[in-house]
Amino acid sequence: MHLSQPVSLSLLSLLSTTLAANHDITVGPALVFTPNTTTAAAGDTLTFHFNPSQHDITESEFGKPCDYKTGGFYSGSGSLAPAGNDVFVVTVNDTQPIYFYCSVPEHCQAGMVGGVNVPTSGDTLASYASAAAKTSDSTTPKAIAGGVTKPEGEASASSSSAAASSSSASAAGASSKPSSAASGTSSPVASSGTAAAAAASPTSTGTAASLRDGNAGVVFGVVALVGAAVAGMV
Ligand SMILES: [Cu+2]
Repeated sequence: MHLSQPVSLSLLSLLSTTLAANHDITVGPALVFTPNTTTAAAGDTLTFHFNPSQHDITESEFGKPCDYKTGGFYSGSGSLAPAGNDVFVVTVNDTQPIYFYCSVPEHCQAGMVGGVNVPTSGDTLASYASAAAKTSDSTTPKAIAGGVTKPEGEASASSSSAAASSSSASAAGASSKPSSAASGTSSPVASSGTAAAAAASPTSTGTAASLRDGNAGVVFGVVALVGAAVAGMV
């Protein structure tokens, strides 16, 4: 028995709406955020990776460059700064434009600014940066807000486990050898073959990958697991 197309598509759309993407942004070491603009959906996360240099991430508003937006996020700097390679994770609540800057003196004025979901005309990041260059100083909040600091290792551990599940799914498809994706089924050979067919279907993997490129590996792994589970039920 095969998964019917409507069932597999609705499973995929369910999965894709529940998966949030992460967007990695490197802070420094020069006076720059890389990338300086990001497109994110509601529920996505921004993970700011600190280089071992003194910078911070401070949320702003378009009309008030280099000035802290009350209630916005702030990663801390100086004595509050996450040590060395720590990361600061912010969850994006909606698709409204977000502007941020580094509040270390002179950095915002020198162009250390970034944006999320900023428009390509009107209130652009370039407009924000040129207005920032004309300000005389920057606001530095008193306490970390609006995000979570974590060790770098903790952040990369979760992404490497996603990669591991993706590669074990690939292994099941390529060689039919038993893997975690096929375990728990009564007939490992037949079920891993079915899982491989589901995972290899151009329609399902192509759709999942294009929906959320940042999570392609995770989606791929989940699809393979769903395929294995369905195979186990028949
Ligand atoms: Cu800075």
